[in-house]
Amino acid sequence: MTGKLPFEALSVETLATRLSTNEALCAKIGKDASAWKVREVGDGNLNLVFIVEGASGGAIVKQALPYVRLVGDSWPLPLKRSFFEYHALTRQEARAPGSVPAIYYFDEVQALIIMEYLSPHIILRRALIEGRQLPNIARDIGLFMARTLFRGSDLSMVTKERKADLALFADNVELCDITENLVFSDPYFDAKMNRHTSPQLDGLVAELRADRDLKVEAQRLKHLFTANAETLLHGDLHSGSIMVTDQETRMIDPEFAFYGPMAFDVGMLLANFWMSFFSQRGHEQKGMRDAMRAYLLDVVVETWAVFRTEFSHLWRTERTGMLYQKSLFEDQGDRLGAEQALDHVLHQIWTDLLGFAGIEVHRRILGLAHNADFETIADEDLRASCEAKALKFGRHIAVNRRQIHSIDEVNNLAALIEQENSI
Ligand code: SR1
Ligand code: MG
Repeated sequence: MTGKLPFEALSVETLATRLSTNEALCAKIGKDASAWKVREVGDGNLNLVFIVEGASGGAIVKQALPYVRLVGDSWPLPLKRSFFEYHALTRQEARAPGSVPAIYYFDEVQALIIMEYLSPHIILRRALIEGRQLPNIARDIGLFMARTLFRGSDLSMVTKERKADLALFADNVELCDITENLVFSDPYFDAKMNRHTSPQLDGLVAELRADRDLKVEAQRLKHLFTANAETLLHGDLHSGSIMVTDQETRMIDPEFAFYGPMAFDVGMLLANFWMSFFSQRGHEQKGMRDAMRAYLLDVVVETWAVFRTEFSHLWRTERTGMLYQKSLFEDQGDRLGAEQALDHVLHQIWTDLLGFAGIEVHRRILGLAHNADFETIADEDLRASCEAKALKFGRHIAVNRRQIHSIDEVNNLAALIEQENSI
């Protein structure tokens, strides 16, 4: 396949023939394409994902489709998201080495990325639904977020390079548009593609949509998302975008990458741990998930602690960008001034992440794109009860985010809501 042929979607039947002369793929898995085994494993909302295995190994072939896979060709979506994914992966690898799959090949016209086949990794969301406690995820994800968010910002980058990169990713318009509508607006009115567990949640949904403070907060967060081009975000950092083994953690799928507020990735990620927490009751047998719930709250605490520690370390050792220059602080003997500014920046991330987390919870229960944590709870009354608690939690942290001062406070709230009998 060359970049000159017009785009054509791959299939299990055509992949081996079409990629048989691809040198990068042949070098990785073996030249004899007739021996390749191809499986389509994409379970996301947008793309095709193939595992291709040959005589000497395996690789992932990921291809964008010209529409939203979840909805069909009535919702066109540009192929260029593959370009943004490729460029985000190269930056993430440079800024947080070893945290993303290795890239073997990229074809812009075919919207195709050939990359490392992570095995025996599974999707983090699946592991959490199964009740598996992964020992390293908090450390690995906390480091990934601190390193990519700090090193992609004006705290670290050469201004001219950052502005050029910002211009490049500013063209990821359609994927931002998905987030702007699906995350920040649709959950709060009767949008066409919304769905929720009905009739069980009808009353609560009506209540949330009539909640003026919540709607205003969601729009303030949307404003922040669109206007605060602070750093290169992953843009869709949920537990379905992370692959794990007991030892290893890799972030995948940054096709929503763009320059936005640091707190967005952190908030979205923590929201997925809290949703996992509220969904555990739907997956437990005879109270067997108490330890899992405690583990999830510990993961939240540790992720935030690792993020803060690494971010602070980078602040003290790599603050070479145009913001909060050392020439104004350390070079003047004012180390405390630099620490005061760091506190301010971390506090802003904290306040905003709570807002982003709250609305991420809402959109996964009220909007188009639900998550398997709740969706795989077959008993609808039980599912609705888990979802109702999560909705209540999400509302509280979004609306009261400026009055919440510690991660323990948030976890205590989650634990209290989980214990309530009335929902
Ligand atoms: C139509 S796309 C819906 C969702 O899937 C992606 O994974 C993003 O989370 C997006 O919001
Ligand atoms: Mg994705």
